[in-house]
Amino acid sequence: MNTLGEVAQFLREHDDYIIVGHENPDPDSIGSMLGLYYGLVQMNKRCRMVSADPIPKTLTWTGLELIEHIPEGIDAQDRCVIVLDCEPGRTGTIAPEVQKAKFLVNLDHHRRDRGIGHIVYVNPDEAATSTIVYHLLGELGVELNLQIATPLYGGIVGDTGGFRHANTSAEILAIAGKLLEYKVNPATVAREIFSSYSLNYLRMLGYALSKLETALNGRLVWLALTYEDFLKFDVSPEEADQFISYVRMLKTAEISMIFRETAPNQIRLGLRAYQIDIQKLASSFGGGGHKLASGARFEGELQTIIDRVVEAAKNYLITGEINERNS
Ligand SMILES: [Mn+2]
Repeated sequence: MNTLGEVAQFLREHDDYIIVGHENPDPDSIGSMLGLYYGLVQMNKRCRMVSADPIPKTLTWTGLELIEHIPEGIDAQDRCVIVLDCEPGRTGTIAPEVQKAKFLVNLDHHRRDRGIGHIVYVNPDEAATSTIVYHLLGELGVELNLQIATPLYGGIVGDTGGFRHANTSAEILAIAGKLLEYKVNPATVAREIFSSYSLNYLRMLGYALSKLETALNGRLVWLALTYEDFLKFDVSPEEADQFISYVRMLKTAEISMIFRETAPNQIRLGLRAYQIDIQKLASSFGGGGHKLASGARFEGELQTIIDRVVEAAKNYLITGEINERNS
């Protein structure tokens, strides 16, 4: 693991970067990419941004059009690739190329055992990768401007759920306040992140919420969506990722879960908690993430997987222990 100062030194000494975020990019992944991109451009570095998956159309930040959507090769062998907000293996279809980079720089705030890359800075105490980039730009002496401040602010808003999650702190509000000094429009940023859904999306959300299930007097709450559901409503499984934020609105919820059948028999589990460390639960299924926001993937019949996970979650809520390795 490196210090932020060492990351800064490396970036000063090299040139010609490819900046990559994670698959199905979210505001923090995209925001940290754009913030770092404009910082490096200001330092006269050659720089590209690449994403394996398309960028959500609701965002209008300056520079989004510069992010190349390349599902295949990026020719990284002779390049320096900077991976943001995930480990190199989570960059989607370009991951095999990314991992072959001549130099791999990895900046992230997801909790994990070890860093992967030549230069690694992983800090789970940071609420967002956008705040890591904010500190890094400070180290580099980059002058902030509206172009940089807007995506970084957006990344923070995204990963703190609009300053509502447990990762909201005096420090992050101070950084957000600093960014607003560059005339970021907070209402527009929030609208684009939280209130820009299609009619199909809202109709599917209504359907999904009507299927909510609970156990242990509502301490555990979940919903499940089949592959056919997504086809019927013409909503992509990636878009429905955010349904979890409604699931967890149940007053009694301690653990909230969403099961999405993203392709026939391919199940993605999303987990949220307010206090309980659900990363432990996720990792017992071979998944991972943060203490209060984690996930896992499964292959198999949806209902069988639901039964298995619900049983394990109930047990965890009752005993406070993960009793078996589920993976
Ligand atoms: Mn993030």
